[in-house]
Amino acid sequence: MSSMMHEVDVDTKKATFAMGCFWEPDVLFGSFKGVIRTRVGYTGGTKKGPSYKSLGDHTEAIDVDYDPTAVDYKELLGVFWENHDPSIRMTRQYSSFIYYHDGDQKKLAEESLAERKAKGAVLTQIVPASEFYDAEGYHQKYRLQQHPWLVEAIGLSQNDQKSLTRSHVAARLNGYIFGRGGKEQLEADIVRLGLNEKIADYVRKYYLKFEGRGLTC
Ligand code: MHO
Repeated sequence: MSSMMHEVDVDTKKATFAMGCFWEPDVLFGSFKGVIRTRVGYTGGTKKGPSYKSLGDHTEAIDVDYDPTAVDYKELLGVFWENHDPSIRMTRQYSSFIYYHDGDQKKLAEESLAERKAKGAVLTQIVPASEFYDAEGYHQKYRLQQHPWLVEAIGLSQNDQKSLTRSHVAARLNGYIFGRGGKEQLEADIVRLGLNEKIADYVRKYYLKFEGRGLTC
Protein backbone atom coordinates (compact mmCIF):
# COMPACT_ATOMS: atom_id res chain seq x y z
CA MET A 1 0.00 0.00 0.00
CA SER A 2 1.11 3.60 -0.55
CA SER A 3 1.67 6.56 1.75
CA MET A 4 -2.03 7.31 1.57
CA MET A 5 -4.03 6.99 4.74
CA HIS A 6 -5.23 3.42 4.28
CA GLU A 7 -4.76 2.61 7.95
CA VAL A 8 -6.20 4.71 10.77
CA ASP A 9 -5.10 3.90 14.26
CA VAL A 10 -7.93 5.13 16.48
CA ASP A 11 -10.28 3.27 18.81
CA THR A 12 -13.44 2.50 16.91
CA LYS A 13 -16.92 1.24 17.70
CA LYS A 14 -19.10 -0.87 15.46
CA ALA A 15 -22.52 -0.13 14.02
CA THR A 16 -24.39 -2.67 11.91
CA PHE A 17 -27.46 -2.03 9.77
CA ALA A 18 -29.53 -3.71 7.05
CA MET A 19 -31.45 -1.36 4.76
CA GLY A 20 -31.78 -3.08 1.38
CA CYS A 21 -29.08 -3.77 -1.18
CA PHE A 22 -25.82 -3.24 0.69
CA TRP A 23 -24.02 -1.28 -2.05
CA GLU A 24 -25.99 1.82 -1.04
CA PRO A 25 -25.16 2.05 2.66
CA ASP A 26 -21.54 1.29 1.73
CA VAL A 27 -21.56 4.55 -0.24
CA LEU A 28 -23.46 6.53 2.39
CA PHE A 29 -21.66 5.46 5.55
CA GLY A 30 -18.22 5.22 3.93
CA SER A 31 -18.28 8.95 3.22
CA PHE A 32 -20.01 9.98 6.45
CA LYS A 33 -18.07 11.94 9.04
CA GLY A 34 -16.19 9.89 11.59
CA VAL A 35 -16.44 6.62 9.66
CA ILE A 36 -13.13 4.79 9.44
CA ARG A 37 -13.97 1.59 7.53
CA THR A 38 -16.90 -0.38 6.21
CA ARG A 39 -17.59 -3.90 5.06
CA VAL A 40 -20.66 -5.37 3.46
CA GLY A 41 -21.87 -8.85 4.25
CA TYR A 42 -24.53 -11.20 5.48
CA THR A 43 -25.84 -11.47 9.01
CA GLY A 44 -28.82 -12.19 11.23
CA GLY A 45 -29.40 -15.76 10.08
CA THR A 46 -28.34 -19.25 11.10
CA LYS A 47 -26.75 -20.59 7.90
CA LYS A 48 -23.00 -21.10 8.29
CA GLY A 49 -20.78 -19.50 5.65
CA PRO A 50 -23.44 -17.83 3.50
CA SER A 51 -22.60 -16.40 0.08
CA TYR A 52 -24.45 -14.05 -2.26
CA LYS A 53 -25.75 -17.01 -4.27
CA SER A 54 -26.56 -19.05 -1.17
CA LEU A 55 -27.76 -16.60 1.43
CA GLY A 56 -29.97 -18.89 3.50
CA ASP A 57 -31.81 -16.89 6.16
CA HIS A 58 -29.33 -14.00 6.26
CA THR A 59 -29.83 -10.37 5.30
CA GLU A 60 -27.56 -8.02 3.32
CA ALA A 61 -25.99 -5.69 5.86
CA ILE A 62 -23.27 -3.15 6.45
CA ASP A 63 -20.76 -3.16 9.27
CA VAL A 64 -19.33 0.26 10.08
CA ASP A 65 -16.25 1.04 12.19
CA TYR A 66 -16.62 4.58 13.47
CA ASP A 67 -14.65 6.94 15.67
CA PRO A 68 -17.01 7.71 18.58
CA THR A 69 -15.16 10.96 19.29
CA ALA A 70 -16.06 12.22 15.80
CA VAL A 71 -19.61 10.93 15.27
CA ASP A 72 -22.48 9.80 17.50
CA TYR A 73 -24.39 6.57 17.04
CA LYS A 74 -27.48 8.77 16.91
CA GLU A 75 -26.20 10.43 13.74
CA LEU A 76 -25.55 7.03 12.17
CA LEU A 77 -29.14 6.10 13.02
CA GLY A 78 -30.17 9.24 11.15
CA VAL A 79 -28.37 8.00 8.01
CA PHE A 80 -30.14 4.67 8.44
CA TRP A 81 -33.67 6.10 8.71
CA GLU A 82 -33.25 8.76 6.03
CA ASN A 83 -32.00 6.45 3.33
CA HIS A 84 -34.47 3.61 2.94
CA ASP A 85 -38.20 3.04 3.21
CA PRO A 86 -38.74 0.78 6.22
CA SER A 87 -42.49 0.58 5.65
CA ILE A 88 -42.19 -1.67 2.58
CA ARG A 89 -42.26 -5.43 3.12
CA MET A 90 -39.13 -6.96 1.57
CA THR A 91 -37.70 -10.44 1.27
CA ARG A 92 -35.41 -11.45 4.11
CA GLN A 93 -32.39 -10.55 1.91
CA TYR A 94 -33.39 -6.88 1.81
CA SER A 95 -35.25 -6.39 5.12
CA SER A 96 -34.66 -3.50 7.50
CA PHE A 97 -32.73 -4.30 10.69
CA ILE A 98 -30.71 -2.51 13.32
CA TYR A 99 -28.17 -4.89 14.89
CA TYR A 100 -27.06 -3.38 18.19
CA HIS A 101 -23.68 -4.05 19.80
CA ASP A 102 -24.40 -2.86 23.34
CA GLY A 103 -27.09 -1.55 25.66
CA ASP A 104 -26.56 2.09 24.70
CA GLN A 105 -27.02 1.33 21.00
CA LYS A 106 -30.13 -0.73 21.81
CA LYS A 107 -31.67 2.12 23.77
CA LEU A 108 -30.87 4.76 21.12
CA ALA A 109 -32.15 2.47 18.37
CA GLU A 110 -35.42 1.89 20.23
CA GLU A 111 -35.88 5.60 20.83
CA SER A 112 -35.28 6.35 17.15
CA LEU A 113 -37.74 3.63 16.15
CA ALA A 114 -40.41 5.13 18.40
CA GLU A 115 -39.83 8.53 16.79
CA ARG A 116 -40.03 7.07 13.32
CA LYS A 117 -43.22 5.15 14.19
CA ALA A 118 -44.91 8.41 15.08
CA LYS A 119 -44.73 9.19 11.33
CA GLY A 120 -46.16 5.87 10.15
CA ALA A 121 -45.89 2.09 10.26
CA VAL A 122 -42.37 0.65 10.14
CA LEU A 123 -41.22 -2.95 9.73
CA THR A 124 -37.68 -2.41 11.06
CA GLN A 125 -36.53 -4.91 13.68
CA ILE A 126 -33.97 -4.20 16.38
CA VAL A 127 -31.94 -7.29 17.27
CA PRO A 128 -28.56 -8.07 18.84
CA ALA A 129 -25.61 -8.21 16.43
CA SER A 130 -24.58 -11.76 15.58
CA GLU A 131 -21.90 -13.30 13.38
CA PHE A 132 -21.20 -11.09 10.35
CA TYR A 133 -20.00 -12.87 7.22
CA ASP A 134 -18.09 -10.67 4.78
CA ALA A 135 -19.52 -10.59 1.28
CA GLU A 136 -17.42 -11.59 -1.72
CA GLY A 137 -14.63 -9.24 -2.83
CA TYR A 138 -16.56 -7.93 -5.81
CA HIS A 139 -19.30 -6.55 -3.53
CA GLN A 140 -16.86 -4.59 -1.32
CA LYS A 141 -16.65 -0.89 -2.28
CA TYR A 142 -18.73 -1.77 -5.31
CA ARG A 143 -18.92 1.78 -6.69
CA LEU A 144 -15.18 2.32 -6.32
CA GLN A 145 -14.56 -0.95 -8.12
CA GLN A 146 -16.38 0.35 -11.19
CA HIS A 147 -13.19 2.45 -11.62
CA PRO A 148 -10.29 0.00 -12.09
CA TRP A 149 -7.87 2.88 -12.76
CA LEU A 150 -8.68 4.46 -9.40
CA VAL A 151 -8.44 1.17 -7.49
CA GLU A 152 -4.95 0.69 -8.88
CA ALA A 153 -3.97 4.33 -8.39
CA ILE A 154 -4.64 4.06 -4.66
CA GLY A 155 -2.54 0.91 -4.51
CA LEU A 156 -5.29 -1.68 -4.10
CA SER A 157 -6.39 -4.60 -6.26
CA GLN A 158 -9.75 -5.36 -7.79
CA ASN A 159 -11.85 -7.81 -5.73
CA ASP A 160 -9.25 -7.93 -2.95
CA GLN A 161 -11.63 -8.36 -0.07
CA LYS A 162 -9.08 -7.89 2.67
CA SER A 163 -7.64 -4.53 1.66
CA LEU A 164 -10.97 -3.20 0.35
CA THR A 165 -12.61 -3.74 3.74
CA ARG A 166 -9.57 -2.53 5.69
CA SER A 167 -8.67 0.64 3.80
CA HIS A 168 -9.93 3.99 5.08
CA VAL A 169 -9.16 5.56 1.70
CA ALA A 170 -11.31 2.95 -0.06
CA ALA A 171 -14.26 3.60 2.28
CA ARG A 172 -14.13 7.36 1.66
CA LEU A 173 -13.59 7.21 -2.10
CA ASN A 174 -16.40 4.68 -2.54
CA GLY A 175 -18.77 7.42 -1.40
CA TYR A 176 -17.19 10.39 -3.19
CA ILE A 177 -16.93 8.56 -6.52
CA PHE A 178 -20.72 8.15 -6.35
CA GLY A 179 -21.43 11.77 -5.47
CA ARG A 180 -21.88 11.43 -1.73
CA GLY A 181 -20.14 12.94 1.32
CA GLY A 182 -20.27 16.63 0.34
CA LYS A 183 -17.92 18.76 -1.73
CA GLU A 184 -16.32 20.46 1.26
CA GLN A 185 -15.56 17.23 3.04
CA LEU A 186 -14.18 15.80 -0.22
CA GLU A 187 -11.72 18.68 -0.49
CA ALA A 188 -10.65 18.28 3.13
CA ASP A 189 -10.26 14.52 2.65
CA ILE A 190 -8.10 14.96 -0.47
CA VAL A 191 -5.54 16.63 1.79
CA ARG A 192 -6.11 14.49 4.89
CA LEU A 193 -5.92 11.18 3.01
CA GLY A 194 -2.82 12.21 1.03
CA LEU A 195 -4.31 11.93 -2.47
CA ASN A 196 -2.29 13.31 -5.38
CA GLU A 197 -3.70 15.82 -7.88
CA LYS A 198 -4.37 13.25 -10.58
CA ILE A 199 -6.44 11.14 -8.21
CA ALA A 200 -8.12 14.22 -6.75
CA ASP A 201 -9.19 15.46 -10.19
CA TYR A 202 -10.51 12.06 -11.18
CA VAL A 203 -12.60 11.79 -8.00
CA ARG A 204 -13.88 15.39 -8.29
CA LYS A 205 -15.08 14.71 -11.81
CA TYR A 206 -17.18 11.71 -10.80
CA TYR A 207 -18.33 13.34 -7.58
CA LEU A 208 -19.93 16.11 -9.68
CA LYS A 209 -21.31 13.65 -12.19
CA PHE A 210 -23.25 11.68 -9.57
CA GLU A 211 -23.99 14.35 -6.98
CA GLY A 212 -27.72 14.58 -6.31
CA ARG A 213 -28.57 11.45 -8.29
CA GLY A 214 -30.59 8.64 -6.74
CA LEU A 215 -28.86 5.55 -5.48
CA THR A 216 -29.92 2.50 -7.41
CA CYS A 217 -28.75 -1.03 -7.02
N1 MHO B 1 -29.49 -5.77 -8.78
C1 MHO B 1 -28.27 -6.20 -8.19
C2 MHO B 1 -28.44 -6.30 -6.70
C3 MHO B 1 -27.22 -6.66 -6.04
S1 MHO B 1 -27.35 -6.48 -4.43
C4 MHO B 1 -25.88 -6.60 -3.78
C5 MHO B 1 -27.84 -7.54 -8.76
O1 MHO B 1 -28.68 -8.40 -8.95
O2 MHO B 1 -26.66 -7.73 -9.03
O3 MHO B 1 -28.28 -7.34 -3.80
